[in-house]
Amino acid sequence: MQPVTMHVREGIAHVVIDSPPVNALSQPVRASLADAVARVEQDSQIAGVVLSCAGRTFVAGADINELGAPLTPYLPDILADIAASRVPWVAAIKGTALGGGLELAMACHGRIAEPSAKMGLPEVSLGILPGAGGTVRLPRLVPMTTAITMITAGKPIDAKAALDAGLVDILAETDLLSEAEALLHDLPMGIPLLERPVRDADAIDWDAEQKTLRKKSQGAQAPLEALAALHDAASLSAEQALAAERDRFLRLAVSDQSRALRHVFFAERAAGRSLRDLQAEPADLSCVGVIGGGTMGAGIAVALLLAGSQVILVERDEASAAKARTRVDETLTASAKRGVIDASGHAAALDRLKTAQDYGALTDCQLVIEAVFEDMALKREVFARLDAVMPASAILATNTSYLDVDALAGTTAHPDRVLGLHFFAPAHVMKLLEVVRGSATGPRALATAGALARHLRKIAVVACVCDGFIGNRIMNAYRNDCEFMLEEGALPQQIDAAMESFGFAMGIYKVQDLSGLDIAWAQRKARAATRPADERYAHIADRLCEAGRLGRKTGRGFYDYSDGKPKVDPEVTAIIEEESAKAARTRRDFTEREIIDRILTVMQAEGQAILDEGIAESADDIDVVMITGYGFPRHKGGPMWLTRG
Ligand code: T1G
Ligand code: NAD
Repeated sequence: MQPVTMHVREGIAHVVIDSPPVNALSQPVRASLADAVARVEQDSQIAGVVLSCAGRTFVAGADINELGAPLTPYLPDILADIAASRVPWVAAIKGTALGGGLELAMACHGRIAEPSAKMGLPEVSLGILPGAGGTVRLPRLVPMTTAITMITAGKPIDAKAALDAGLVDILAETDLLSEAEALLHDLPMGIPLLERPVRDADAIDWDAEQKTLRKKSQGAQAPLEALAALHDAASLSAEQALAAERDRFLRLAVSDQSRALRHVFFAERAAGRSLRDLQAEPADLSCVGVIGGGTMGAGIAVALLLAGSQVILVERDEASAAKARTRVDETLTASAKRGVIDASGHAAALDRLKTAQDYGALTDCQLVIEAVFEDMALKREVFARLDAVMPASAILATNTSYLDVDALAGTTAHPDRVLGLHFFAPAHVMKLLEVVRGSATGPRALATAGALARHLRKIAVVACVCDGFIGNRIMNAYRNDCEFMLEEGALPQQIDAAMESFGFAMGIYKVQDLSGLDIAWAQRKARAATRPADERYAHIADRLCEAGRLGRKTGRGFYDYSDGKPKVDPEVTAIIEEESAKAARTRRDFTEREIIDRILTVMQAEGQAILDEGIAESADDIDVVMITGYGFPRHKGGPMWLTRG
């Protein structure tokens, strides 16, 4: 069957794209669509066209597998033919109209959308820009400031915002297709879109926009190219701007950044696939238990509450339970401020939270996540108690950062129901969930982890048991090497600057100060007894911790935060220089390139060891962990991708 079909009813042609899962515009879809366009032109019985899609969504854009290898017929040519059609076309939008899908809708003469629909030009997230007229058509429909935001940030807008901005003509009230037909009849045959002026571009300060965007993009090229294309749209004829947009698109489509970003797109979707393919029935997630309501426990509770679950949060005493509730409430307030929920959503979420000190309150939960202090003896005690009270079908998870999940499972009578669920702070925001599979973890526990990731809209990556799993193990390795660089002559601010100019969201020292230096300190102390005597060890971080410098929470860490912002502290420089002298290192200068090369080399070697030991399921998973959990620049594709690039 052809992916695009057409049937004519009372002079109206219904052109329907049907190419699961998301109606992407692959070459066969384009060929079939071009054919439908030609048939419309030839059939004088047709007075108008409703363009719609089968399945759950309108067109999700070009087929990402084909980017960089353009095949005829080209989308811009098909869109030009639709725009120049002798009859009006109306796009009937449901689900998402993204990228080439929205460009297709904009080439039509009218647009109607279901109220739940979303529309966007997300191309920059793939390292490209709209390549089928999006930068030229969008600012003729919506004000230029809206077009700049939509195209340079790549975030979709909802149907109501699209209506207000002028991107769609009406919202469907009951039946999308019959209302689309009605719109065809009402549509004024106005001036063709490309002959209209761009909207409200005079007020734009292009230099200022570029400056702000350059800072925000952290080395990504596509947003800046997209802005330049919008500037073309405002300053050139439509025809010239379309040609310039196409040039930029073709150049970016073969760039290293776009190749890297496409790799990440597919790697994120492949991550955790082994959890989805399991036959086992996952635990029910309508009521989930959380033990410990500190930084992580409260964040995990918020993530669950926002996803609609009931949460039973167990703390060690009444005062800690009250503190945990306040922490959850404050986090929900912050979520409301960011527009994630409204006031009634906030109240309803808080209503779904119950705090307790007694494990008996947990018996209705099929999943319990432990997030108490990082202390093996305490965690063993918690698991033994859980094992005693929870029904045998319940799944027991630990949020430990480093501890041995197998040893914890060993304290229970049912080790097959125990696994690690390693969330990242803040747990209600960070997308990554490392699923730690113990040697005895059973399929139901794993299937539950997969279901939980979907429920919370997180990306699950499976890891086996080792010190630090995938992410913390790699971070420990490069953090150690960074400390060696400090001993050899570098300073924290130089290493942070090198990482940030490579594109990391934050350098390793600012990150450590933010999350606190104490967890890793405790872990180093725990390992001290078994550390080989000849292993190189830098004492700088230990010295800072001993001096009470535990990071931002104590006002001082690798930096001084007395003014709120990280400030270089001579006391830290002095400690580093002393440690260099003690280790008999001659201090020397490091270039940014040298610093980054060393960090990447260590990340890649540790990543390879993790693969060789079977800790991670694939090199792509390691890239996903470093990008979604540790601030590795997405447009660089991840450390393992760089070894292949
Ligand atoms: N091409 C190819 N495959 C795609 C695809 C696409 N555009 N979009 C999704 N898939 C696959 C995906 O890999 C997965 O496969 C399955 O569909 C379901 O996706 C000319 C050049 C539409 C919001 O960037 O944002 O247009 O893993 O798991 O959560 O200017 O997919 O099952 O085998 O993500 O419901 C611009 C990308 C392209 C949109 C649905 N468009 N897609 O989310 O399902 S460039 C995009 C999405 C372009 C033009 C330019 C989301 C979604 P598998 P999923 P979902
Ligand atoms: P935290 O100190 O902020 O919170 C721990 C909470 O556990 C406290 O509220 C405490 O009252 C409670 N608690 C202690 N003993 C208890 C008991 N017997 N019963 C019930 N509650 C008890 O610690 P955190 O940063 O939230 O870390 C918790 C766990 O998550 C640790 O295992 C840590 O390694 C891991 N983790 C932390 C981070 C992070 O960035 N902080 C990230 C991932 C994982």
